Amino acid sequence: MKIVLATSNPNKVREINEMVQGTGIEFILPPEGFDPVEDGETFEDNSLIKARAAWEISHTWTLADDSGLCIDALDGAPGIYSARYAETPQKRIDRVLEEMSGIKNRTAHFECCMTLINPAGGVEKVVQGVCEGSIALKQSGIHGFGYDPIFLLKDSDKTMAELEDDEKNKISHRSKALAGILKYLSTAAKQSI
Ligand code: ITT
Repeated sequence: MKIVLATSNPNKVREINEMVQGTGIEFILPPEGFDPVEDGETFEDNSLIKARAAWEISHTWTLADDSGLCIDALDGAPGIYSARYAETPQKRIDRVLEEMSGIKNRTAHFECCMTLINPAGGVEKVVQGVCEGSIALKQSGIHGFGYDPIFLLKDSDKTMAELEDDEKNKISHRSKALAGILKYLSTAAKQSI
């Protein structure tokens, strides 16, 4: 089964396809012309906006992932603005480290909202996934993408970027959300929905 992944971020496609290996599902990029305006106020809003935009140009099963880093001491920032917090991934990390300088409460979490749309254009399922942690004092690690080098995992001295891909995929916000989608799809398949 092929599902359009409503994203322009190749890191999401790579991670999600690694997670579904052996399930018979393959995620593919949307057709040309996918360029949604993510002007929602929540991860859920933006996930729905992206899923609908990809469905409009594909009319097939479509899944969107809207995700980001939420830092308690910054009132949840960068949150839905995670991809736009500065010009480049490194500048986004630098901005967070700068804003967190001298702050003791460093708790944070990654959040992911996935929306699944069926070929008729109906919303089949919406799921959330969360991964708890905190912001490191300095970046470390080379794996993953985005804010992974400054995200210290809860009860661990490692950042997300110090995990191998398969280790990240067992605990990430994205893998938790995807597990909900896969469970839904396998139940639906058994009931031939
Ligand atoms: P699409 O909207 O095209 O899917 P995007 O990267 O702009 O791609 P989002 O709007 O969902 O996606 O923003 C997600 C940002 O949050 C992403 O660019 C990273 O900066 C950050 N992020 C999300 N998941 C992450 C992860 O697993 N590790 C590190 N950073 C992550």
